[in-house]
Amino acid sequence: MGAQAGAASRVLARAVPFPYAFELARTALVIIDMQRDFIEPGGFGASLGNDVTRLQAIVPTVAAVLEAWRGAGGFVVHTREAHRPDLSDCPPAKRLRGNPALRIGDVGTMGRLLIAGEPGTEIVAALAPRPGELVIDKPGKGAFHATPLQAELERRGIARLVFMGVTTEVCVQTTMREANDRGYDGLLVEDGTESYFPAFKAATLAMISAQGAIVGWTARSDELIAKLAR
Ligand code: C5J
Repeated sequence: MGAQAGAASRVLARAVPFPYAFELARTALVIIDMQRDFIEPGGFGASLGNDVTRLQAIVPTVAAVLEAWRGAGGFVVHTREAHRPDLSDCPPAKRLRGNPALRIGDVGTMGRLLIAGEPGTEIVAALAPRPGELVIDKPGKGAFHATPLQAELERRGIARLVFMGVTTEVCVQTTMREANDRGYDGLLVEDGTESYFPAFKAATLAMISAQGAIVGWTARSDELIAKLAR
């Protein structure tokens, strides 16, 4: 695992904290929660008082990596934070915390917040999933909790995960940590993730790669796209 390069490996030499090698056939691109509820006005993110324009700004970068990954023939996973309409998979602790303008399940301008099948849980149009790509609806922050993600990855022989999406310190970081504990080598695309809080993004990138990649690696999108084009 780690940065050992095999015959079919591509190597991101500028990855932090040291080069990251991956074999495309055994690596999935995992795009976390690029759904309208976090990125557009009127959704869950905005109901918590956040400025969603920060997250909108990464859509072109995420789209460029996605296009390159698809062009190279790589496997793609999209996640959505989405609960059942009866909220049976939403613990009261999650729904009742804080004092938002609207809570999970309440009706906003894009339907019921964070409820599967509502307009707000749709992935933004520029990143819409295509046939053959895996879409995981997740009730938690992490994409492994209470979902079939691990089984789907094992079925395909996936050993490494390249992450993008939102928000950096919540669903992206939680999923990377879940993946790390399950033995996956994960890399986060630095400019393909964003937070409502710039300091939280910076801290998360630093803590992922600290202590010799204790959670995983980070790298810039341009280097990844160049390696996919070869
Ligand atoms: C949050 C997420 N922030 N996708 N969800 O509640 O990070």
